[in-house]
Amino acid sequence: MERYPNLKESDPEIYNLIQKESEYESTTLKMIASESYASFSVLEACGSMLTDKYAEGYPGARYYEGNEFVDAVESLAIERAKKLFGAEHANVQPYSGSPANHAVYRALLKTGDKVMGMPVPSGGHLTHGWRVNFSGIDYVQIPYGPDSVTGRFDMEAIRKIAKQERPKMIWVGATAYPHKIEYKDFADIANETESYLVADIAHINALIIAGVHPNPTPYCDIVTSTSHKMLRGPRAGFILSKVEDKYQGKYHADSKLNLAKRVDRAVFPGLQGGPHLHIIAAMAVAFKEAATDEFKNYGAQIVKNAKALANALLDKGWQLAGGGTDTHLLILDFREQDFTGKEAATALAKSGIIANFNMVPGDHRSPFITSGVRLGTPSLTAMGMKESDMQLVANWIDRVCKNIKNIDKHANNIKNEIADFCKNFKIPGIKE
Ligand code: DSN
Repeated sequence: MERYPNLKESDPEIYNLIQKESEYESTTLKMIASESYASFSVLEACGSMLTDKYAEGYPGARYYEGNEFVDAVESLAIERAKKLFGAEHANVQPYSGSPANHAVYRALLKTGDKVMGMPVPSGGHLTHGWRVNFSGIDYVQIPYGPDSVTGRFDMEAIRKIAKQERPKMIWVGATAYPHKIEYKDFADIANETESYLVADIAHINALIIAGVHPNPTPYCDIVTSTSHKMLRGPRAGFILSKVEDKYQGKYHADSKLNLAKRVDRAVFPGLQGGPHLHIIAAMAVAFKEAATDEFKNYGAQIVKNAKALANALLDKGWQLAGGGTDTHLLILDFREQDFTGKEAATALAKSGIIANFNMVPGDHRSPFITSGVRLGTPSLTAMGMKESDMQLVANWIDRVCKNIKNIDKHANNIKNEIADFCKNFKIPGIKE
């Protein structure tokens, strides 16, 4: 079935580029840990006429008329988000993860406050206080990260930093941490230091829904997430929060308002204008899909696949940061090799395996070169791959890494084998 008949006729250049990207993604192994595949239903809602509607404000309190149906859309998205994660309050308007995190700063803090978070090279996100981002420019990052030897959080070391620095807010969340996060341990520290605790679950939300990763909602003041990545919704963000502020606005100029109201005001009118209702509709669709057993099985399978892949690579003698994984990602550790993470990521891409180079704990190479490659299993799992398939994926990764110095001789064969292998799978949103 032709998916974009109008576009094909009206703008063949863009149509052809979308077709080429679809073909590329259908014939390669998409192992970027922050990607997966949205369903056709999610894509249809994204492409709906709701894109035209303006409705600044929130359901029942808008600055435009004619909101009967879009109020219902946004209310459904809010209720579904709250139910999925057991949250008291949800805001589904952030345009993406970074704007969601920006709103958290505005809802909780004053400019110049101390924020504890992981620097990007330690596995954090730009918005957790990294120096080139607004969060590191307008606020003061107090850095923490996994132990450079074990690759795991050392909670006593983190407690010591928090007690010494007394940050107003602690971020807990990562883009490159392969282990489970125990939010209760972070909540204990935040309570001891009178800090807000905010979890960023963009990378692991489906694992939480599937029950294979702890849920931060009971322990955190605020939880932020994207709705794309492994959640397989549209490209957007959302914020879950408690209704009341446990510090009653002690740190915030607008202390008369409760936490939920401050979050809402921070998003609109604080940072954004009109909500993207087509995206909010798609988010509601994704939340409905995420509540099904099929999705929960996908979430659990992501971890089974990551573990199977990790074990297969360890068996072949490769090192992994932190020794393995209990989430969706693993980080190949090439510190002892005579090639870099960047060289490996380039060689893998030439051979049909798409990933990204990444720092590893204790890395001696620069962030532009690194000693690691981050690999994720959400997309492969969404295609229907299981543990036995991970053995084949490990074989291809092993062949690339062993032949990295003359990869041009091997890349095409591996790429063709992978393209053939991909024919065995459906690809949500691309191929039925
Ligand atoms: N850029 C994302 C990642 O790849 O982890 C995080 O937002």
